[in-house]
Amino acid sequence: MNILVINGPNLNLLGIREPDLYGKEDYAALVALVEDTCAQEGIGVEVFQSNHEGAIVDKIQQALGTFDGIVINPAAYTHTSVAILDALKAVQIPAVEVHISDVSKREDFRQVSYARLACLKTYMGLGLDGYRQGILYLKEYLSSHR
Ligand code: CA2
Repeated sequence: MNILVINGPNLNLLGIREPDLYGKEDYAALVALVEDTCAQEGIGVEVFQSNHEGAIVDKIQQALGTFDGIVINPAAYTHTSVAILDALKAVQIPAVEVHISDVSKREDFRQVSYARLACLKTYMGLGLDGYRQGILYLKEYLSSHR
């Protein structure tokens, strides 16, 4: 089983600012948590981050035939990107949405998620642990839908 973890714009800045919203751990800690979780679970993983919408769309398209599942935190593109939604729908790879903060308790403009329309489940407000939970959920889902 291989999964792709995609992180959108500015998540590479984790730990540098806004610790009240996004925690004190940096992007390297996020990557380590994902890689450790996948190693323990016997899952192959690639972690990808981009600040560019088109690069994220390209990565989702390229996942076809290589990855069995996607964990995605589209960051700000969550609330704006029909292109990312369309790419997730097009490849039909089971996907889980993750947000570090609890977007449901934030500004009105964060209440819309386009990506969610193509995702099996959303984890939010759990900090980096949302990625771990998303990976475990995908593993269960993929194991029972082979
Ligand atoms: O809670 C999340 O994971 C978000 O996807 C994070 C996005 C935000 O636009 C979404 O509404 C919710 C923002 C990521 C920016 O990360 C930063 C990290 C450190 C300093 C500044 C930004």
